[in-house]
This record gives sequence, structure tokens and C-alpha cells, in this order.
Amino acid sequence: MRLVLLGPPGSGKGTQATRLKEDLGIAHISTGDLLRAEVAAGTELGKQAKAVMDAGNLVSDEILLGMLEARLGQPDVAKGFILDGYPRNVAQANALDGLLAKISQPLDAVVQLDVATELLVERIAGRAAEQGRADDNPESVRQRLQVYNEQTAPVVDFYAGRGTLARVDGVGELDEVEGRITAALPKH
Ligand code: B4P
Repeated sequence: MRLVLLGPPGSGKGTQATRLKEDLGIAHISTGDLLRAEVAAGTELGKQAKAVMDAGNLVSDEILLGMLEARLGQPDVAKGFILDGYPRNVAQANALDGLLAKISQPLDAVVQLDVATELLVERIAGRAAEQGRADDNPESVRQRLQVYNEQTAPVVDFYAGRGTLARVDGVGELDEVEGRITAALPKH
């Protein structure tokens, strides 16, 4: 199974991908986690990315493409993968098409998690209190939501136009949401 999980910040992409990876036995590729690992390791890339992420903006497409290409080249990806946090704009969606064509691993499904904005803000505030992530402050959250509406929402239309998109209600117990995602996946 090769799956893209789409959704605004706080919609549960990371939360659900962590569960689905266990149940489906496939790799979980979170571009947010890859970037945070670079920041934590203090690499040059991490230094460049940190300020952009903290402000709630998108890190450059070029950096993301290089990171993703390297990750897709790792052996665990052969079993399938969940992409969480990529693509975040239409240029990234086109780049992903190119990368996957090169390794002959086209997508099987794209799932969009729908959650109302007030709930997103509430969830992220909860995480801020628990984990203190640098980009979970109110100002960055506002910016991340704006970036989502301007740049990522068109990616939903991109996949809808191809007929590969399933929309799933992301509100409810974690098991319930996971069940809806699983039900929306093509059967192999
Ligand atoms: P991400 O790490 O992708 O962060 P996110 O969009 O906030 O979603 P996340 O997966 O963490 O949260 P989730 O919804 O699971 O990106 C961070 C930054 O990295 C971006 O702003 C950008 O700067 C950069 N970046 C990443 N990818 C990029 C790309 N492709 N291009 C450019 N830049 C990129 O969960 C949120 C909270 O909700 C949690 O506390 C969770 O417990 C809670 N929750 C989840 N499901 C719930 C439910 N059903 N009910 C109640 N609470 C729930």
C-alpha cells in the first residue's frame, strides 16, 4: 500500500500514520519528523529549516525533494509507505509524481482528513501544553493554517481531479478515525 495522508495541521495525520504503519506493516514517512530530526542534529539543513518551521511557513521545495528522494531510496519503503506531510503544495505533488514514476511505485490512495478549524486550534493548543513544540504557539498556528488554505488545499483538488482522493471525517475517537481511513483504502 502506498498512501498519502493529507489534512491541515492538527488534523491527525501524524497520529493516524503512526497507527496505520503498525497495522499495515508499511513505512511511515513524515516530512515534519525528518525536518525536526535535522534540526535536533544541528545539521546545516536543520539550521536553515528551523526558522522557517518556527514561523509556520513551508521549507523550500528543493530541500524537501532531496530529503524525500533519499528516504524513498531506503529498503523498508519496498513494502509500501504512508506519506505524512508531503505534498504540501502543487509543485511538490508534481515532484512526487516524478519520483514515484522513477521507482515504478505509483500511489494507491490519497486520504484527506477533514477537521473544523476551531478543533484544529484546540488540538494544537493541547499538544503545545504537553510537548512544547516550537511551532505550536498561536502565531505560528495561525500562519500554518493560512499556508494550508493557500498552498495545500489546492493539492486536495489536484488528487480529486484524478479520482484518487477519499475524504474522511477526522473527528472522533482515534480508533474510529482509523477505521474510517482503513475502510476508504482500496482492497488488495
Ligand atoms: P508536520 O510535522 O507535518 O505538522 P502538522 O501539520 O502540525 O501535523 P501533525 O502530523 O504533527 O499533527 P497531528 O495532526 O497528528 O509539519 C510541521 C512543519 O514542518 C510545517 O509547518 C513546515 O514548516 C514543515 N514541513 C513539513 N513537511 C513539509 C513539506 N512537505 N514542505 C515544506 N515544509 C514542510 O496531531 C495534532 C494534535 O492533535 C496532537 O496533539 C494529537 O494528539 C491530536 N489529535 C490527533 N487526532 C485526534 C483526534 N481524533 N481527537 C483528538 N485529538 C487528536
